[in-house]
Amino acid sequence: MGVLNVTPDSFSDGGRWADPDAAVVHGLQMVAEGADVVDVGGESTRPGADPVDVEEELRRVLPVVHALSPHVRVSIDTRKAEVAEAALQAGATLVNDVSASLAPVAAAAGAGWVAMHMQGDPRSMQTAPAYDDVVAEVRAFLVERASSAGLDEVWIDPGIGFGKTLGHNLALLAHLGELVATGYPVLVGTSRKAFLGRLTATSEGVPAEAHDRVEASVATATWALAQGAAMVRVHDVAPTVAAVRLLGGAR
Ligand code: HH2
Repeated sequence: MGVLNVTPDSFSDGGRWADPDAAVVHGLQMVAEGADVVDVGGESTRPGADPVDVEEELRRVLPVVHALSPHVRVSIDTRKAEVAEAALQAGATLVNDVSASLAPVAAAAGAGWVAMHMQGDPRSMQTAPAYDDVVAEVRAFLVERASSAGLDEVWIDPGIGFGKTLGHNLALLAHLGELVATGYPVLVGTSRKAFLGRLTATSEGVPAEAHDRVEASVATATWALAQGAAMVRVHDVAPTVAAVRLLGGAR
């Protein structure tokens, strides 16, 4: 799944694809590089992000969904029912739902649905994330949402970085097999996230910038797939596809 943020403020590609024509060109480039799904988003969910209103989000995403959907499966990355509905009408067939609340919208359109786990909301989620047992709690939440959705196609996603410390993210990645064992296909998004910047910080402790997190992103995507994840959400499609092919050959 290639990431296409049509936003001015996403943490790693904000502003790069804000122009719809540039966004479509980049989406088609990711398809040429091997993406099976392009995930179009019009609202940043980075920690501390301000919410976007419905009209603005629709203005950002609809032309891009419409232009890309004849060429590739398009997912709509949104927390808003109105945006998901309009994007499904414009040709998207998967709702990528970081709020895990839009199953009825996907069901009404006969679309697929990704239920992602988040503790809190983007404005405050990194203030003091806390769990007794992060793996068990995330698993229980996702199974409850997925099993009550009444949909044929449901993906579950641990929501790396969404109300999670570095330790929580690493625990979820280490124990991905427990999500895979639920039987629902697992989607994982580590791409360029802040915890990778911390893990690859300089000896002086300066975290790597988002564009310098590509190797760590590919490594964690490869790890996730090796643990049984069925899809990875990435900004850097070409190197990830190369790693996935290598993994396939090694199996
Ligand atoms: N991560 C982001 C956004 N959407 N969806 C799923 N299913 N899983 C994720 O891990 C996930 C997601 C955050 O990354 P990005 O879109 O690059 O940044 P921003 O939210 O700043 O636009």
